[in-house]
Amino acid sequence: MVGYAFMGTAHSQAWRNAPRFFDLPLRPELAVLCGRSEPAVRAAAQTQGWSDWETDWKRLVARDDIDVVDICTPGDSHAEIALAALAAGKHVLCEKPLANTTEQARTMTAAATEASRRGQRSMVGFNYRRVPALALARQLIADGRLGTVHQVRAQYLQDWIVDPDFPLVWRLQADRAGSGALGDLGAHSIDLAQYLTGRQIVGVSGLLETIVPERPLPEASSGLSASGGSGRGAVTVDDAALFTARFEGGAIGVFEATRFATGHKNAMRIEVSGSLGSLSFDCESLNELAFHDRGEDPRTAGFRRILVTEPTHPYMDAWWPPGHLIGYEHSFTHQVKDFVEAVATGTDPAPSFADGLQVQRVLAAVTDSAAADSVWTAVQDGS
Ligand code: SOE
Repeated sequence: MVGYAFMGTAHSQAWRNAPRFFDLPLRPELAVLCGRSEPAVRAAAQTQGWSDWETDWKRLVARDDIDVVDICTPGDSHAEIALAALAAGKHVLCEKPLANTTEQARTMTAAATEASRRGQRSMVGFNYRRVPALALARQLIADGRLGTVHQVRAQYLQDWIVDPDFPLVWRLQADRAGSGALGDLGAHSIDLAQYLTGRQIVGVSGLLETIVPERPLPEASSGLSASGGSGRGAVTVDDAALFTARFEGGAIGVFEATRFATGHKNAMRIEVSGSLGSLSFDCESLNELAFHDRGEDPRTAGFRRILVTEPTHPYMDAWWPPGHLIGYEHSFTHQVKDFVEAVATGTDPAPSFADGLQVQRVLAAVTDSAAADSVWTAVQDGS
């Protein structure tokens, strides 16, 4: 695995726990953790349960004692590492968004398609697909319980950079992260909207805003916390992204991704409305799915809370008795389970790099739309 910060830690616990809770056809061994700073990666390898460590990912992918490379680095290195790992015959799991540009994502997808013919599997880490409530939502929509899907509304709300003195960490730099709230948060919503409805987004109209354009340079950072040093630099990504969308087949959607929703820490919400009913999810109540069935007696109909903890719910037979809750980290464990099963059975897992490329296309379309003043209609002066 390359990278050991927030996502690296989440993936490490998933690699450790998946075989302890699921009966996997192959047993993952946490072989080598890779990061640039020797003391830090050595310490992380020890804490997170990896047998060995490397400071150069090129040495890592060249090793013949590893079969899988898991990429948990910022987006600017995804393409290079994934392409080298695929060329070296490894299976690849890559964090989202797949790349920083559509071009990189296209090259990665072509390499993954080619590698699939040689028996190598590739997957992009849109972990929310593996939240049981959302996997259940997908099943219900595929079963036709919502009828014809008309509308999607998705919000991804965080507030960790509201303070203008919060430093300029890599997530706020376009050359490292590709984009801001749009690619970091909106990418999850786009993937989920397409996954849940089974339809691709074919057009968008976007609005991006950088609310705090300059910040202190970072001195130290870890996960989503950081301290500022001396000097200041320009924020080169969006702080907030809004867009409307059209899906193939006629549905429409409205999306909001922001790091400035004061009071919201990780409110990833999505609602799908169809001719027969609606489904609604909020990550801050991760074990619940709200379902409105329009066929019910109108006197008692309404949104009904499904507690998604039954053994008949996706992934839940591996965990606790009904009513005993699971958390954010379980989505990564489920991701590892599905990835390992795909490797063992020789089937291509989803979301594939091609799915990651489709998300990238939507991100690019939002960015292009936001940049094109021609589609912006100013409100006429009333005087
Ligand atoms: C930071 O905004 C972040 O960690 C994202 O990068 C993750 O993908 C999301 O799951 C939580 O927030």
